[in-house]
Amino acid sequence: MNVLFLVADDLNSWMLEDADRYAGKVVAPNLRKLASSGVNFTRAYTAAPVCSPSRTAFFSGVAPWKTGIYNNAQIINESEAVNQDAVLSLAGLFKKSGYGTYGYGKITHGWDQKEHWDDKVGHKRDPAPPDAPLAGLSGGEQDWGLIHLTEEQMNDTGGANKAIAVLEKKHDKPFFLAYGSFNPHMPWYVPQKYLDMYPLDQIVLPELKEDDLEDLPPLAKAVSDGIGSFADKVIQSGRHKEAVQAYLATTTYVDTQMGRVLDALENSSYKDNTIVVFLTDHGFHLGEKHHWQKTTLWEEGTHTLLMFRAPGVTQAGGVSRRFVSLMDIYPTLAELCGLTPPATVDGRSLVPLLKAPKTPWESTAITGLCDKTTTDLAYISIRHELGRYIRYGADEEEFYDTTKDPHEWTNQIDNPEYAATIEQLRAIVPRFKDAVPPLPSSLTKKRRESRKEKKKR
Ligand SMILES: [Ca+2]
Repeated sequence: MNVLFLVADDLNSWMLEDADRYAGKVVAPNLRKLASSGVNFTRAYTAAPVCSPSRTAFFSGVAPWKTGIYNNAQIINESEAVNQDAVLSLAGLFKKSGYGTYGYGKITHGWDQKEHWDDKVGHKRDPAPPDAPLAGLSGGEQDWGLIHLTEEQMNDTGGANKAIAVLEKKHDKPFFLAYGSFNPHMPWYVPQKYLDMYPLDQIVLPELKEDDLEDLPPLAKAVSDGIGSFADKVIQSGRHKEAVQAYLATTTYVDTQMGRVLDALENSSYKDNTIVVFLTDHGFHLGEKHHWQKTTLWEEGTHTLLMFRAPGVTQAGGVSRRFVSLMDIYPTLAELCGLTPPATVDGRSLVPLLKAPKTPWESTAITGLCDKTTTDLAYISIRHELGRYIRYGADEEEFYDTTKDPHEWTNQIDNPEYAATIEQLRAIVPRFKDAVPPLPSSLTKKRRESRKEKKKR
């Protein structure tokens, strides 16, 4: 079996109809086709709601609360909490097992694993249009509008071309091929064709609750960008629909590139012996809870897409509503290909759900986050069929009854009606005395500097 590993950056779960989160239209025919050709996991969650730690977790299989890697400044190679000799990237596992390994675009972020790939070309951002900022609200990354490049000139198109070239080659050994799009990460600079698919007067905005932050404990409030932040500026400027339009247009551009790679597989001789997995690294806020982008432990920040197609294992039309983690991908691919994952891997193989998506499953997905300045305790979210429980540091908490409140608008932490459920979820939080605290970012920086010094010497 070969593996085609596809990942999108900052793509939220709006396209999942059964998630009850977004009522508008998302044009993604290629991803929908992939989802319906195998098993669509509609309750999949990231281990960390930000690029680098999420990718480190799903590509190492090791949980943030074991490595101490919770933000983009922390790198697994520098974690003393894990046995560095035992950490093996997913690509490394396949390479060690005799596979050819190829990676194009954004797969991991900051984690050096050169020896694990036969060929790897990282992602590059497209240059900003000469007249940027286009949206005129803040500039820099928080911008959107018409791109000055043709679709063929865009970097995610180039990454897809490289992946397609691997699928068009004849291989004398099995391959692990990864393609990761940078989009729909901000800024959203996109060809007109995609903007035209979403007429402004038909854009549906996400549902917002103005006073949503009022029932939050202080640390939770600090996780949100907050009242008056960029999210509020977008809304107050009357450009919310334009922003949503640009996000959706960029999403459809990504769907198109993923579709080109999937079509190349379909037209190749590897069609019937290649496992396909598609995922997004975490979710994305577009104004909900006065927040823009990611780095939160609510549904917007943690919910992801996850789709598997495994010839001979999955059947078309499978939908699994079991709560699963992106860390489960590592042991799942290992089992499907008959490989033994390292003992450090925390995820759990989803093969039983790939065979029978409605199989009873102990349904819990855990996500970890730390504040940029936090060096003692991480924030942990537990997503369970009973609801969402979050613990910030030692004693601030939230609980949402997601069965009745899919937007997580009403914090029920003090509601005695839920006391027993909350107690049950508290017991699932990785015990703080066992959990590894966030690796201090400043220490990371210092180490990097001393390494540079050493190299110079
Ligand atoms: Ca609220």
